[in-house]
Amino acid sequence: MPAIVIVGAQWGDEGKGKATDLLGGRVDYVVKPNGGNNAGHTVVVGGEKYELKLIPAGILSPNTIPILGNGCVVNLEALFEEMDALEARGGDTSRLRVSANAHLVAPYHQTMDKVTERFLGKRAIGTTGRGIGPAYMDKVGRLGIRVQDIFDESILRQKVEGALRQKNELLVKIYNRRAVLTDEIVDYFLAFAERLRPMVIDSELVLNRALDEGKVVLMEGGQATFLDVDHGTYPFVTSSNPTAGGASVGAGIGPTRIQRSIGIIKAYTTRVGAGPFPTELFDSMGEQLRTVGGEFGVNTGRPRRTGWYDAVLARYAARVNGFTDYFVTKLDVLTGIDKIPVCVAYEIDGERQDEVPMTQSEFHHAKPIFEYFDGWTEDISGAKTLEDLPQNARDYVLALEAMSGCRFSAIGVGPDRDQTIVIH
Ligand code: 2SA
Ligand code: GDP
Ligand code: MG
Repeated sequence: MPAIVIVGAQWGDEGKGKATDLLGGRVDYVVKPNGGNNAGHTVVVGGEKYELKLIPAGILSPNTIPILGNGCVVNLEALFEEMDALEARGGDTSRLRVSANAHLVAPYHQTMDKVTERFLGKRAIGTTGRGIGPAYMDKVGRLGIRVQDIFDESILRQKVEGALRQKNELLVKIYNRRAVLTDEIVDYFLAFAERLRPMVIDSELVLNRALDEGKVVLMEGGQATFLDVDHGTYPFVTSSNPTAGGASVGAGIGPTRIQRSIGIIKAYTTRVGAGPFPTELFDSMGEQLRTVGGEFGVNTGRPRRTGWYDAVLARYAARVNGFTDYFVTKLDVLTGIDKIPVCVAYEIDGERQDEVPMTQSEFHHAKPIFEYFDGWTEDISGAKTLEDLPQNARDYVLALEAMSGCRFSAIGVGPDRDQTIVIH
């Protein structure tokens, strides 16, 4: 099997970390194609919990080489802190590699993120405040600093000067902040250069050579389809392309080499930050999903918004990512709910729509049309096959599959690696 991509199908936190870990034993490389330390991927192995923020979850699979791909934005301070914390727990981070083309997050990106959010006021996105958007803005605006730049002080200085000329105009004149000094930023980056140097590779070349040799490469997408800057609920999105096509760009692996595109989807829905969410719950049931599902941000601790499964989103995500399979997670969280609503279509301005509407303003008006499924009370957290599930849980899963746009190949019934029903 050549390349596999894992993509979040909703608004993130679907369990991509667990999916990566599940496949980890069978892959040689795990590359993160997008995002930075705004991600939070959780892996639970034998009851032990690891919350990865920037480093790919593949770091926990001992036979894989984890790589931060060219499409990532890397905060070096956060990277080394996370590596040290993993090492302190007995982890091995010596295999971790970083693309020479990845962009760096500078302290001024974090400042810009925070002040932009403040200036947006009621229209704020609810970002993680990690400087991700401003770092991608600089990348696209050709003012970014790349990993390779910090190994040549004179190039670094020129680039930092160029970036700061524009940043300081904004910071001083618009945002009433102090100017950032070139020396301050150059010194900040240079302090990491020696430790970073042995980790830097030509990742696109390494990954394609590996594929040529028959090795398996897993692309572990950060964030999710509806946070994609093109396909998500713009402007309430992140600033990268967390969809399958974006993974191809962010790892330098051509689309023809991707054999499986796996969507990770929860048996209900969550979202962090602002933006439309048609099936959102504002009552005690929403609170129950949050509490039982442990729905709090891995990086920021923010409570996640919660709602029912939305098959319209699932079909859209299956389409834009060309999913071959869905891994459904957190079925166990629904145990004990009497009647489980599933959104099958929307009512928008009095009319039924079976697909995500063309315009964002229509999406803001979308009211869910629900079908209701009988729940179950039995503990399903030890189920190993579909047959182990109570009839109502099985019917729920099969009904979701029929309306979600591609086959279901695994069902999560608990956070641990072993708490998974593998179907295909
Ligand atoms: P940003 O910081 O510019 O990427 O924020 C833009 C939007 O993207 C959302 N976003 C996320 N949503 C869910 N989970 C994310 N990762 C962490 C986690 C989040 C945390 O796994 O728990 O710790 O709070 C993530 N990263 C970005 C964000 O909420 C904005 O809506
Ligand atoms: P990611 O960002 O997509 O990797 O997801 P997060 O790690 O941010 O959030 C998913 C949470 O759900 C983590 O705490 C996981 O340990 C947990 N999880 C994953 N799959 C399951 C499952 O099938 N059942 C339960 N109860 N928890 C799960
Ligand atoms: Mg997460």
